[in-house]
Amino acid sequence: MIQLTLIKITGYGPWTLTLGSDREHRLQMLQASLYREIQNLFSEKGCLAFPNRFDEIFVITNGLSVPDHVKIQEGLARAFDLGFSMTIGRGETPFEANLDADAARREKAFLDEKHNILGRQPKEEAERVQIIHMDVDGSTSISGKKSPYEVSSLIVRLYASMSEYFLARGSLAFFMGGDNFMVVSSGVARDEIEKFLAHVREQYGISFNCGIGNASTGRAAAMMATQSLDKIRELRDSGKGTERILESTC
Ligand SMILES: Nc1nc2c(ncn2[C@@H]2O[C@H](COP(=O)(O)OP(=O)(O)OP(=O)(O)O)[C@@H](O)[C@H]2O)c(=O)[nH]1
Ligand SMILES: [Mg+2]
Repeated sequence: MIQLTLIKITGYGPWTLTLGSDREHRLQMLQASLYREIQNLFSEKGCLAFPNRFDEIFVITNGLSVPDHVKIQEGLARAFDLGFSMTIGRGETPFEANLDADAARREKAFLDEKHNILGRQPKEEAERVQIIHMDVDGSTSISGKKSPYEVSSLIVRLYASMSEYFLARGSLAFFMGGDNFMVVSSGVARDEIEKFLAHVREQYGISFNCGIGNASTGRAAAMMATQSLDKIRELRDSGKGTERILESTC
């Protein structure tokens, strides 16, 4: 089972209007500092946050209890004038956990109404989380041939393709910056990943390297995934291997 917490700014739309029209720079600064603080508070607890749409952030919160969420909510209340809802969802796949959180939010299923925490009762026992860290092979040489905005346009197309492919398999893909993506997965089969890599190679002429990490928390799963990715590069650079996909577990 995977546990996701969806964090949403409450009353954000109406509040943005109170700032007048000269607001975009302020909203961008707010969103950036909110993401920073959420990543800071949750990663201290072994969780990992994903910058979804900036006003709504997904966090892998396996092992995190309601009192842990309350402490983080209090930290956010100290740092920001705005309020936030936190909704905990659980599921066999990340997509199901997202559906579960969405349903709980619509039903107003409060776990702690005072702190605006909704959703399903978290489980504290160890459960497996899987993250796939995907990175473009040799993106520096692609950047050398294309202008900065053309590189961005290619990355957006790769992201769209990845999101659609993995969503159909119950997994959620996120763009992490540069040429990096992470897929919060639930045991997507290796040959399914290979099929995606072949599709991207054919459609865009791009090769991905793909590190898979398994652990009991989001942060540790990401660490293992990145470790696998670094190992692929190491093998490539020493001429000892041409693997595109490697998996590690802790
Ligand atoms: N989010 C994230 N960004 C990274 C990470 N490692 C590198 N980057 C960024 O990704 C960009 C591309 O770096 P690389 O992927 O190392 O460059 P490359 O030419 O594709 O080299 P290879 O991936 O080794 O083939 C750089 O702008 C880095 O700042 C990472 O672990 N996470
Ligand atoms: Mg790369």
